[in-house]
Amino acid sequence: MKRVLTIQDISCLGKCSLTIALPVISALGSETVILPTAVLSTHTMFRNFTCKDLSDQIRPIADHWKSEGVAFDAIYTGYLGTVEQIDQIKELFRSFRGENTTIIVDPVMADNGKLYPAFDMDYVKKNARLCGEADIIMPNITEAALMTGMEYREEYDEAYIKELLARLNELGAGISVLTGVSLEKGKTGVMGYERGTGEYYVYQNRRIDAAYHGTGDLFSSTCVGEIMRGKDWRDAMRIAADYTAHTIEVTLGNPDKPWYGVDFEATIPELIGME
Ligand code: PXL
Repeated sequence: MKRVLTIQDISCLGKCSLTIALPVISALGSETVILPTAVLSTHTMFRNFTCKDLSDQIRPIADHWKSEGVAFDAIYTGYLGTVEQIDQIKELFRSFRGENTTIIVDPVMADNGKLYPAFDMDYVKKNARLCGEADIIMPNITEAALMTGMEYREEYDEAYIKELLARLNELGAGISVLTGVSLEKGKTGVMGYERGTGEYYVYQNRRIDAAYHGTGDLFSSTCVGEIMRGKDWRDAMRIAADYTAHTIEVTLGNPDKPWYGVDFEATIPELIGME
């Protein structure tokens, strides 16, 4: 069985980061090891959330695993807490990167042209460097624009996306994937670039007019799980895009839908059979 380490916060209520990554990657058949970077009462869309930073736990936990001879097939990072944590995680990558370890970085820090509360440009710069250590990165357009110094645009064409991908590629990862890319009216999806082959991959599916927290984490976690199931990165992105769109639709159809996250619990059984 493949073993994946995922490093992100645990938002006790809210359906994002670890509370999505753990069930989704496990359901896709990989052992999922977690390293929580912080414990929050809820995600940061709620007001008055509590937050306990766990930076001082990262090294001792990693040291213990090292002494136990633990190895990982993939390391997947999402929402982290602080600039110092990014340095620690870089160290952890170096310590646990084996010949066949896939490192996947989703530099969660911004959306819709804005940084999330608590982050600044210093954090952006560090995240750009962390991306340089990865095999696969999956920023959204806002995160990519911030990390590459390009202008953020709401209206764009394929040339803008290709330029963003070219600059992301310069950060150093072998595969750069931009999420939330809309190249046709009424559609949204991903566009990726693989340095080794020089090939682009575009996938567009229907755009659903609803914004939920945690859908980026659902997408990334599905990609990680599918890659570990042996799927090619392009197939993993396509399945993850379809699964995320379907889950949003199912959530919209639930009369009691919570505003703070999607009903992925209802769609996980379908994910397992998706091709
Ligand atoms: O879904 C990304 C995410 C993860 N973790 C926390 C968040 C967010 C988005 O805002 O607040 C704590």
